[in-house]
Amino acid sequence: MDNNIKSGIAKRLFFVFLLAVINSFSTAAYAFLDDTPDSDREKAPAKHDVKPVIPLDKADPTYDVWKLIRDDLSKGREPGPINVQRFWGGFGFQGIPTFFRLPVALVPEDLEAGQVDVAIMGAHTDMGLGSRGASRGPAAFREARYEYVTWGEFSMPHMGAMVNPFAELTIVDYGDAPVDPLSTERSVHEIRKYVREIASVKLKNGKHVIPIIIGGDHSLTYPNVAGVTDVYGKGNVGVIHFDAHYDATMMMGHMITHGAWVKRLIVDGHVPGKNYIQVGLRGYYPDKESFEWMRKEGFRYHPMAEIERRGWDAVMEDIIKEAKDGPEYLFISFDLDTLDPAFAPGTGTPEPGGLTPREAFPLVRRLCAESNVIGFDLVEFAPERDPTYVSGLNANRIVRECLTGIAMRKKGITQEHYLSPLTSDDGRK
Ligand SMILES: [Mn+2]
Repeated sequence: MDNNIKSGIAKRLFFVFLLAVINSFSTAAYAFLDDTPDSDREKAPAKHDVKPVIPLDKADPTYDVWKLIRDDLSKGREPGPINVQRFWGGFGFQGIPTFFRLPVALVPEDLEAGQVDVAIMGAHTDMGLGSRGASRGPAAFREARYEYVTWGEFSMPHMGAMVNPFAELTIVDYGDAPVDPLSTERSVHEIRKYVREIASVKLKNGKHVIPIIIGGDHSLTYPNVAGVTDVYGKGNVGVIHFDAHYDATMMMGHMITHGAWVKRLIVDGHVPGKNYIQVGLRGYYPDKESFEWMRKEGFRYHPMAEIERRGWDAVMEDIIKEAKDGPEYLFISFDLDTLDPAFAPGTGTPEPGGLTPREAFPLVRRLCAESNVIGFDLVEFAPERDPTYVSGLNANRIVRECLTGIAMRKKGITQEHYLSPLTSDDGRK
Protein backbone atom coordinates (compact mmCIF):
# COMPACT_ATOMS: atom_id res chain seq x y z
CA MET A 1 0.00 0.00 0.00
CA ASP A 2 1.08 3.50 -0.82
CA ASN A 3 2.61 5.27 2.17
CA ASN A 4 0.42 8.35 1.61
CA ILE A 5 -2.74 6.22 1.81
CA LYS A 6 -1.43 4.47 4.95
CA SER A 7 -0.72 7.76 6.68
CA GLY A 8 -4.16 9.12 5.56
CA ILE A 9 -5.93 6.11 7.13
CA ALA A 10 -3.82 6.43 10.27
CA LYS A 11 -4.72 10.14 10.58
CA ARG A 12 -8.46 9.39 10.19
CA LEU A 13 -8.29 6.56 12.74
CA PHE A 14 -6.51 8.91 15.14
CA PHE A 15 -9.31 11.50 14.79
CA VAL A 16 -11.95 8.81 15.42
CA PHE A 17 -9.99 7.75 18.52
CA LEU A 18 -9.79 11.40 19.68
CA LEU A 19 -13.55 11.89 19.25
CA ALA A 20 -14.26 8.69 21.25
CA VAL A 21 -12.03 9.95 24.09
CA ILE A 22 -13.72 13.40 24.17
CA ASN A 23 -17.15 11.75 24.09
CA SER A 24 -16.39 9.43 27.02
CA PHE A 25 -15.03 12.39 29.03
CA SER A 26 -18.20 14.44 28.39
CA THR A 27 -20.43 11.44 29.31
CA ALA A 28 -18.52 11.07 32.56
CA ALA A 29 -18.81 14.82 33.24
CA TYR A 30 -22.56 14.72 32.53
CA ALA A 31 -23.02 11.72 34.85
CA PHE A 32 -21.10 13.61 37.55
CA LEU A 33 -23.28 16.73 37.23
CA ASP A 34 -26.62 14.92 36.78
CA ASP A 35 -28.65 14.92 40.02
CA THR A 36 -31.45 12.57 38.88
CA PRO A 37 -32.32 10.35 41.90
CA ASP A 38 -31.10 6.81 41.46
CA SER A 39 -32.38 5.23 44.65
CA ASP A 40 -32.82 1.53 45.30
CA ARG A 41 -36.56 2.10 45.58
CA GLU A 42 -36.72 3.37 42.01
CA LYS A 43 -34.68 0.50 40.73
CA ALA A 44 -36.94 -2.04 42.45
CA PRO A 45 -39.58 -3.83 40.34
CA ALA A 46 -43.06 -2.19 40.34
CA LYS A 47 -45.41 -3.42 43.07
CA HIS A 48 -48.73 -4.88 41.98
CA ASP A 49 -50.74 -4.40 45.18
CA VAL A 50 -51.07 -0.56 44.80
CA LYS A 51 -54.33 0.84 43.40
CA PRO A 52 -53.44 2.67 40.19
CA VAL A 53 -55.73 5.73 40.72
CA ILE A 54 -57.38 7.68 43.55
CA PRO A 55 -60.76 5.96 43.84
CA LEU A 56 -64.06 7.78 43.15
CA ASP A 57 -66.57 8.44 45.92
CA LYS A 58 -69.71 6.67 44.70
CA ALA A 59 -71.71 8.00 47.67
CA ASP A 60 -71.32 11.61 46.40
CA PRO A 61 -74.86 12.73 45.35
CA THR A 62 -73.33 14.42 42.29
CA TYR A 63 -71.55 11.22 41.21
CA ASP A 64 -73.66 10.71 38.09
CA VAL A 65 -74.89 14.25 37.60
CA TRP A 66 -72.99 14.72 34.33
CA LYS A 67 -75.00 11.97 32.61
CA LEU A 68 -78.39 12.19 34.32
CA ILE A 69 -81.09 13.14 31.83
CA ARG A 70 -82.70 16.25 33.32
CA ASP A 71 -86.30 16.38 32.05
CA ASP A 72 -88.24 13.81 30.07
CA LEU A 73 -90.32 15.66 27.46
CA SER A 74 -91.28 12.55 25.51
CA LYS A 75 -94.87 12.62 26.82
CA GLY A 76 -95.49 16.22 25.69
CA ARG A 77 -95.55 19.14 28.08
CA GLU A 78 -97.70 21.44 30.19
CA PRO A 79 -97.25 25.25 29.91
CA GLY A 80 -94.16 26.41 31.80
CA PRO A 81 -90.41 26.69 31.36
CA ILE A 82 -88.98 23.95 29.12
CA ASN A 83 -85.64 22.51 30.03
CA VAL A 84 -83.93 21.70 26.73
CA GLN A 85 -80.66 20.57 28.29
CA ARG A 86 -80.20 16.81 28.16
CA PHE A 87 -77.69 16.67 31.00
CA TRP A 88 -76.59 18.81 33.91
CA GLY A 89 -73.60 20.90 32.99
CA GLY A 90 -71.31 23.37 34.63
CA PHE A 91 -69.37 24.89 31.76
CA GLY A 92 -70.24 27.08 28.81
CA PHE A 93 -68.91 24.59 26.30
CA GLN A 94 -71.58 22.06 27.26
CA GLY A 95 -75.18 21.71 26.17
CA ILE A 96 -77.56 23.72 24.02
CA PRO A 97 -76.56 27.39 24.29
CA THR A 98 -79.44 29.06 26.12
CA PHE A 99 -78.66 32.00 28.42
CA PHE A 100 -76.82 30.47 31.43
CA ARG A 101 -78.14 27.06 30.16
CA LEU A 102 -81.51 28.03 31.62
CA PRO A 103 -84.82 26.53 30.47
CA VAL A 104 -86.61 28.27 27.60
CA ALA A 105 -90.09 29.77 27.51
CA LEU A 106 -91.86 30.30 24.20
CA VAL A 107 -95.12 32.09 24.97
CA PRO A 108 -96.48 34.30 27.80
CA GLU A 109 -98.45 31.28 29.11
CA ASP A 110 -95.11 29.60 29.90
CA LEU A 111 -94.03 32.65 31.92
CA GLU A 112 -97.27 32.67 33.86
CA ALA A 113 -97.46 28.93 34.46
CA GLY A 114 -93.85 28.89 35.68
CA GLN A 115 -94.29 32.07 37.76
CA VAL A 116 -91.12 33.25 36.05
CA ASP A 117 -89.35 36.14 37.81
CA VAL A 118 -86.95 37.08 35.01
CA ALA A 119 -87.07 36.40 31.26
CA ILE A 120 -83.82 36.98 29.39
CA MET A 121 -84.14 37.76 25.68
CA GLY A 122 -81.78 38.67 22.85
CA ALA A 123 -82.18 41.59 20.41
CA HIS A 124 -79.47 41.73 17.75
CA THR A 125 -79.85 45.30 16.47
CA ASP A 126 -76.71 46.39 14.62
CA MET A 127 -77.72 49.17 12.19
CA GLY A 128 -77.78 51.89 14.84
CA LEU A 129 -74.04 52.60 14.70
CA GLY A 130 -71.53 52.86 11.88
CA SER A 131 -69.21 50.45 13.66
CA ARG A 132 -70.92 47.05 13.45
CA GLY A 133 -70.58 43.92 15.56
CA ALA A 134 -73.18 44.00 18.35
CA SER A 135 -75.56 41.70 16.42
CA ARG A 136 -73.31 38.83 17.57
CA GLY A 137 -73.81 39.81 21.22
CA PRO A 138 -76.77 37.57 22.15
CA ALA A 139 -75.26 34.46 20.51
CA ALA A 140 -71.86 35.02 22.16
CA PHE A 141 -73.52 35.67 25.51
CA ARG A 142 -75.38 32.37 25.22
CA GLU A 143 -72.21 30.58 24.14
CA ALA A 144 -70.62 31.59 27.46
CA ARG A 145 -67.27 30.36 26.20
CA TYR A 146 -65.36 30.30 29.48
CA GLU A 147 -68.03 31.03 32.07
CA TYR A 148 -69.58 28.63 34.53
CA VAL A 149 -73.20 28.15 33.60
CA THR A 150 -75.84 26.81 35.92
CA TRP A 151 -75.87 23.45 37.60
CA GLY A 152 -79.48 24.02 38.65
CA GLU A 153 -79.83 22.86 42.24
CA PHE A 154 -76.08 22.22 42.34
CA SER A 155 -75.09 25.78 41.35
CA MET A 156 -73.15 27.98 43.77
CA PRO A 157 -74.12 31.37 45.26
CA HIS A 158 -72.71 34.80 44.42
CA MET A 159 -69.80 34.92 46.85
CA GLY A 160 -70.20 38.50 48.07
CA ALA A 161 -73.89 38.20 48.91
CA MET A 162 -74.03 34.42 49.43
CA VAL A 163 -77.26 34.43 47.45
CA ASN A 164 -77.79 32.17 44.45
CA PRO A 165 -80.00 33.87 41.84
CA PHE A 166 -80.45 30.60 39.94
CA ALA A 167 -81.92 28.98 43.05
CA GLU A 168 -83.90 31.96 44.41
CA LEU A 169 -85.43 33.05 41.11
CA THR A 170 -87.16 31.34 38.23
CA ILE A 171 -85.29 32.61 35.16
CA VAL A 172 -85.77 31.58 31.53
CA ASP A 173 -84.39 32.23 28.07
CA TYR A 174 -87.26 33.81 26.10
CA GLY A 175 -85.51 33.67 22.72
CA ASP A 176 -84.75 36.63 20.46
CA ALA A 177 -86.97 39.52 19.40
CA PRO A 178 -87.59 39.83 15.66
CA VAL A 179 -85.04 42.23 14.12
CA ASP A 180 -84.89 43.43 10.51
CA PRO A 181 -81.11 43.35 10.01
CA LEU A 182 -81.41 46.12 7.42
CA SER A 183 -83.48 48.61 9.44
CA THR A 184 -83.43 49.93 12.98
CA GLU A 185 -86.59 51.96 12.25
CA ARG A 186 -88.56 48.80 11.39
CA SER A 187 -87.06 46.69 14.19
CA VAL A 188 -87.80 48.92 17.17
CA HIS A 189 -91.57 48.34 17.02
CA GLU A 190 -91.20 44.55 17.08
CA ILE A 191 -88.69 44.72 19.97
CA ARG A 192 -91.05 46.99 21.90
CA LYS A 193 -93.91 44.49 21.45
CA TYR A 194 -91.64 41.63 22.57
CA VAL A 195 -90.50 43.45 25.73
CA ARG A 196 -94.11 44.47 26.47
CA GLU A 197 -95.21 40.83 26.07
CA ILE A 198 -92.78 39.80 28.83
CA ALA A 199 -93.43 42.74 31.17
CA SER A 200 -97.23 42.38 30.83
CA VAL A 201 -97.28 38.98 32.55
CA LYS A 202 -98.42 39.51 36.13
CA LEU A 203 -97.37 37.06 38.81
CA LYS A 204 -99.23 35.83 41.88
CA ASN A 205 -96.96 37.96 44.10
CA GLY A 206 -98.29 41.09 42.36
CA LYS A 207 -95.06 41.74 40.44
CA HIS A 208 -94.57 41.51 36.70
CA VAL A 209 -92.00 39.41 34.86
CA ILE A 210 -88.72 41.37 34.56
CA PRO A 211 -87.28 41.47 31.02
CA ILE A 212 -83.49 41.41 30.68
CA ILE A 213 -82.46 42.25 27.13
CA ILE A 214 -79.07 41.26 25.73
CA GLY A 215 -78.09 43.44 22.75
CA GLY A 216 -77.54 44.42 20.18
CA ASP A 217 -76.59 48.05 19.72
CA HIS A 218 -77.86 50.74 22.04
CA SER A 219 -80.71 51.92 19.79
CA LEU A 220 -82.74 49.10 21.32
CA THR A 221 -82.99 50.80 24.72
CA TYR A 222 -85.67 53.03 23.16
CA PRO A 223 -88.02 50.07 22.47
CA ASN A 224 -86.94 48.40 25.74
CA VAL A 225 -87.97 51.37 27.88
CA ALA A 226 -91.03 52.13 25.73
CA GLY A 227 -92.03 48.45 26.14
CA VAL A 228 -91.98 48.69 29.94
CA THR A 229 -93.63 52.14 30.06
CA ASP A 230 -96.42 50.59 27.93
CA VAL A 231 -97.04 48.39 30.99
CA TYR A 232 -96.18 50.70 33.92
CA GLY A 233 -97.21 54.02 32.33
CA LYS A 234 -95.34 56.96 30.82
CA GLY A 235 -93.47 58.90 33.48
CA ASN A 236 -93.61 56.03 35.99
CA VAL A 237 -90.26 54.46 35.08
CA GLY A 238 -86.88 56.02 35.88
CA VAL A 239 -83.83 55.16 33.79
CA ILE A 240 -80.25 54.69 34.94
CA HIS A 241 -78.03 54.85 31.90
CA PHE A 242 -74.46 53.53 32.16
CA ASP A 243 -72.43 54.68 29.18
CA ALA A 244 -69.27 56.44 28.05
CA HIS A 245 -71.51 58.35 25.63
CA TYR A 246 -74.37 60.78 25.75
CA ASP A 247 -76.72 59.10 23.25
CA ALA A 248 -79.04 62.09 22.86
CA THR A 249 -77.91 63.25 19.42
CA MET A 250 -80.05 62.88 16.32
CA MET A 251 -78.04 63.17 13.13
CA MET A 252 -78.08 62.56 9.37
CA GLY A 253 -81.86 62.60 9.55
CA HIS A 254 -82.01 59.52 11.78
CA MET A 255 -84.41 59.86 14.69
CA ILE A 256 -83.38 56.51 16.20
CA THR A 257 -79.78 55.27 16.35
CA HIS A 258 -77.53 53.94 19.10
CA GLY A 259 -76.67 57.60 19.81
CA ALA A 260 -80.22 59.01 19.73
CA TRP A 261 -82.39 56.82 21.96
CA VAL A 262 -82.15 59.08 25.05
CA LYS A 263 -83.47 62.05 23.08
CA ARG A 264 -86.29 59.86 21.73
CA LEU A 265 -87.37 58.73 25.20
CA ILE A 266 -87.45 62.34 26.43
CA VAL A 267 -89.08 63.84 23.33
CA ASP A 268 -91.72 61.07 23.18
CA GLY A 269 -92.52 61.58 26.88
CA HIS A 270 -91.64 58.09 28.11
CA VAL A 271 -89.11 59.35 30.67
CA PRO A 272 -89.05 62.93 31.97
CA GLY A 273 -85.52 64.32 32.33
CA LYS A 274 -85.81 64.44 36.12
CA ASN A 275 -86.22 60.64 36.18
CA TYR A 276 -83.07 60.01 34.17
CA ILE A 277 -79.60 59.36 35.65
CA GLN A 278 -76.45 59.05 33.54
CA VAL A 279 -73.22 57.40 34.75
CA GLY A 280 -69.80 57.21 33.09
CA LEU A 281 -69.58 60.00 30.44
CA ARG A 282 -66.05 60.75 29.29
CA GLY A 283 -63.89 61.51 26.29
CA TYR A 284 -64.82 64.18 23.74
CA TYR A 285 -68.59 63.90 23.33
CA PRO A 286 -70.94 65.67 23.89
CA ASP A 287 -70.33 69.43 23.74
CA LYS A 288 -71.10 72.35 26.08
CA GLU A 289 -74.60 72.94 24.64
CA SER A 290 -75.55 69.28 25.25
CA PHE A 291 -74.55 69.47 28.93
CA GLU A 292 -76.58 72.68 29.19
CA TRP A 293 -79.55 70.88 27.59
CA MET A 294 -79.22 68.04 30.15
CA ARG A 295 -79.27 70.59 33.00
CA LYS A 296 -82.30 72.33 31.47
CA GLU A 297 -84.17 68.98 31.26
CA GLY A 298 -83.33 68.20 34.89
CA PHE A 299 -81.03 65.24 34.17
CA ARG A 300 -78.80 63.90 36.90
CA TYR A 301 -75.40 62.98 35.53
CA HIS A 302 -72.17 61.52 36.93
CA PRO A 303 -69.36 61.78 34.37
CA MET A 304 -65.91 60.36 35.03
CA ALA A 305 -64.79 63.95 35.74
CA GLU A 306 -67.00 63.92 38.85
CA ILE A 307 -65.56 60.57 39.92
CA GLU A 308 -62.08 62.07 39.42
CA ARG A 309 -63.07 64.98 41.65
CA ARG A 310 -65.01 63.18 44.43
CA GLY A 311 -63.97 59.52 44.29
CA TRP A 312 -66.06 56.48 43.36
CA ASP A 313 -67.52 55.66 46.79
CA ALA A 314 -69.14 59.09 47.23
CA VAL A 315 -70.54 59.08 43.69
CA MET A 316 -71.86 55.51 44.05
CA GLU A 317 -73.75 56.49 47.22
CA ASP A 318 -75.33 59.47 45.40
CA ILE A 319 -76.43 57.26 42.49
CA ILE A 320 -78.09 54.81 44.90
CA LYS A 321 -79.88 57.69 46.68
CA GLU A 322 -81.03 59.21 43.39
CA ALA A 323 -82.31 55.83 42.15
CA LYS A 324 -84.61 55.70 45.21
CA ASP A 325 -85.62 59.36 44.83
CA GLY A 326 -87.83 59.02 41.77
CA PRO A 327 -90.68 56.98 40.33
CA GLU A 328 -91.60 53.58 41.73
CA TYR A 329 -90.01 51.61 38.90
CA LEU A 330 -86.48 51.61 37.54
CA PHE A 331 -84.97 50.45 34.24
CA ILE A 332 -81.19 50.01 34.00
CA SER A 333 -79.36 50.24 30.69
CA PHE A 334 -75.72 49.14 30.77
CA ASP A 335 -73.59 49.92 27.73
CA LEU A 336 -70.55 47.64 27.94
CA ASP A 337 -68.34 50.61 26.94
CA THR A 338 -68.95 52.05 30.42
CA LEU A 339 -66.15 49.72 31.47
CA ASP A 340 -62.64 50.75 30.54
CA PRO A 341 -61.45 49.19 27.25
CA ALA A 342 -58.93 47.23 29.34
CA PHE A 343 -61.91 45.23 30.60
CA ALA A 344 -64.20 45.51 27.58
CA PRO A 345 -62.44 46.02 24.25
CA GLY A 346 -65.23 44.08 22.52
CA THR A 347 -67.55 47.00 21.87
CA GLY A 348 -68.33 49.30 18.93
CA THR A 349 -67.10 52.61 20.37
CA PRO A 350 -64.56 51.97 23.14
CA GLU A 351 -63.51 55.00 25.22
CA PRO A 352 -60.43 54.99 27.50
CA GLY A 353 -60.68 56.00 31.14
CA GLY A 354 -63.80 54.06 32.16
CA LEU A 355 -65.07 52.21 35.20
CA THR A 356 -63.36 49.07 36.46
CA PRO A 357 -65.41 45.90 37.04
CA ARG A 358 -64.68 46.33 40.77
CA GLU A 359 -66.53 49.67 40.66
CA ALA A 360 -69.37 48.64 38.35
CA PHE A 361 -70.26 45.23 39.80
CA PRO A 362 -71.27 46.39 43.31
CA LEU A 363 -73.23 49.36 41.96
CA VAL A 364 -75.24 47.19 39.56
CA ARG A 365 -75.86 44.60 42.29
CA ARG A 366 -76.88 47.28 44.78
CA LEU A 367 -79.25 49.01 42.36
CA CYS A 368 -80.99 45.69 41.62
CA ALA A 369 -81.25 44.85 45.35
CA GLU A 370 -81.98 48.27 46.84
CA SER A 371 -84.40 49.69 44.23
CA ASN A 372 -87.33 48.33 42.29
CA VAL A 373 -85.76 47.31 38.98
CA ILE A 374 -88.38 46.19 36.44
CA GLY A 375 -86.11 45.86 33.40
CA PHE A 376 -82.44 45.71 32.48
CA ASP A 377 -80.41 45.69 29.30
CA LEU A 378 -76.79 44.93 28.48
CA VAL A 379 -75.87 46.40 25.11
CA GLU A 380 -73.00 46.99 22.68
CA PHE A 381 -71.19 43.69 23.31
CA ALA A 382 -69.34 43.07 20.00
CA PRO A 383 -67.66 39.69 20.51
CA GLU A 384 -65.64 39.67 17.29
CA ARG A 385 -63.56 42.56 18.69
CA ASP A 386 -62.92 40.57 21.83
CA PRO A 387 -59.93 38.30 21.14
CA THR A 388 -59.27 37.43 24.79
CA TYR A 389 -62.98 37.14 25.66
CA VAL A 390 -62.50 39.48 28.64
CA SER A 391 -65.45 41.59 27.40
CA GLY A 392 -67.64 38.48 27.33
CA LEU A 393 -66.67 37.55 30.87
CA ASN A 394 -67.42 41.05 32.17
CA ALA A 395 -70.70 41.30 30.22
CA ASN A 396 -71.78 38.00 31.76
CA ARG A 397 -70.86 39.18 35.26
CA ILE A 398 -72.71 42.49 34.90
CA VAL A 399 -75.91 40.54 34.21
CA ARG A 400 -75.18 38.10 37.06
CA GLU A 401 -74.68 41.01 39.47
CA CYS A 402 -78.12 42.31 38.56
CA LEU A 403 -79.70 38.83 38.84
CA THR A 404 -78.06 38.48 42.28
CA GLY A 405 -79.50 41.85 43.33
CA ILE A 406 -83.00 40.87 42.15
CA ALA A 407 -82.68 37.60 44.09
CA MET A 408 -81.51 39.47 47.21
CA ARG A 409 -84.53 41.76 46.97
CA LYS A 410 -86.87 38.77 46.59
CA LYS A 411 -85.36 37.32 49.80
CA GLY A 412 -85.86 40.66 51.57
CA ILE A 413 -82.18 41.67 51.62
CA THR A 414 -82.50 45.34 50.71
CA GLN A 415 -80.32 47.07 53.31
CA GLU A 416 -77.61 49.39 52.06
CA HIS A 417 -74.59 47.67 50.58
CA TYR A 418 -75.27 44.22 52.05
CA LEU A 419 -72.38 41.78 51.95
CA SER A 420 -72.28 38.43 53.69
CA PRO A 421 -70.44 38.66 57.06
CA LEU A 422 -69.01 35.23 56.29
CA THR A 423 -67.42 36.08 52.96
CA SER A 424 -66.57 39.75 53.49
CA ASP A 425 -64.69 39.18 56.78
CA ASP A 426 -62.59 36.29 58.11
CA GLY A 427 -64.02 36.81 61.63
CA ARG A 428 -60.64 37.28 63.32
CA LYS A 429 -60.88 41.06 63.87
MN1 LIG B 1 -71.71 54.01 24.42
